Amino acid sequence: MNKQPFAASVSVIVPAMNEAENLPHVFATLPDWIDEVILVDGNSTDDTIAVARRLRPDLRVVVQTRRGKGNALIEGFQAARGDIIVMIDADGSTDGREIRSFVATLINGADFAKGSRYAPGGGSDDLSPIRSLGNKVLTGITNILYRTRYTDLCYGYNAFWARHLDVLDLDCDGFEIETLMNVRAAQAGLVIREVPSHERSRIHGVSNLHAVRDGWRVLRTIWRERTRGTAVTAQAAQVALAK
Ligand SMILES: Nc1nc2c(ncn2[C@@H]2O[C@H](COP(=O)(O)OP(=O)(O)O)[C@@H](O)[C@H]2O)c(=O)[nH]1
Ligand SMILES: [Mg+2]
Repeated sequence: MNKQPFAASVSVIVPAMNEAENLPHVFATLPDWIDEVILVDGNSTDDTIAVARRLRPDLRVVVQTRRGKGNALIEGFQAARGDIIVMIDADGSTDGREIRSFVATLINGADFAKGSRYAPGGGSDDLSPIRSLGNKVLTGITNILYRTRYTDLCYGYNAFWARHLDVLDLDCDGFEIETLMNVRAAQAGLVIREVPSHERSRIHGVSNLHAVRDGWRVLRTIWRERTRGTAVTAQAAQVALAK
């Protein structure tokens, strides 16, 4: 490992389900100053774990206990030891060389560095027109309900200080994980900055996301979370009264 350019340790979490063919490309883009890489395996039936270990002997492997990308990330976050947590995909669509700008954004004062394919300098080779439209609509609804100014709600490239895991209090299983993080980060008053990111096409295999099914899950999450802040406050008030 080369000397860390930043005064913080960095963990990279990689959820992977049958991504053996893509991992060589993904790991080749990771900077050599990363402190730890955690692969969270979704009970892959190919040799994802073996390939990953061969590529990175220092790899930590977590086998997720439930199903879904959300559950995988949450269990990876819990295992992380770094000050900073970066989440990337294992299909070759997120470029590890961008990690530097995510980490720099956190070091320069942000609590949460959110990747955006729509910010100036960002882009996507992977988004279908239907997914792009759905994402724009869901982003717009979120911005209205939570007074945020997100440009890209459903994107899997993000980084944050591990100390904020408690306030994020993540509890979901599926692709709605990114939405849940974005909404809770905003509600917790975290300093959020978007980082332009260029998403490339998945190299091998096909996406596990189903636009309609997962779009609904995201929409339900956006709607449900509106009342969470009040519920938590009410609960705290009850506890205070009971004392
Ligand atoms: N461990 C685990 N990883 C998953 C699961 N579902 C998706 N992933 C990973 O999450 C990343 C993004 O998933 P992908 O299918 O490419 O969805 P898309 O990028 O939204 O089209 C990839 O690295 C997948 O291997 C899952 O259930 N468990
Ligand atoms: Mg993908």
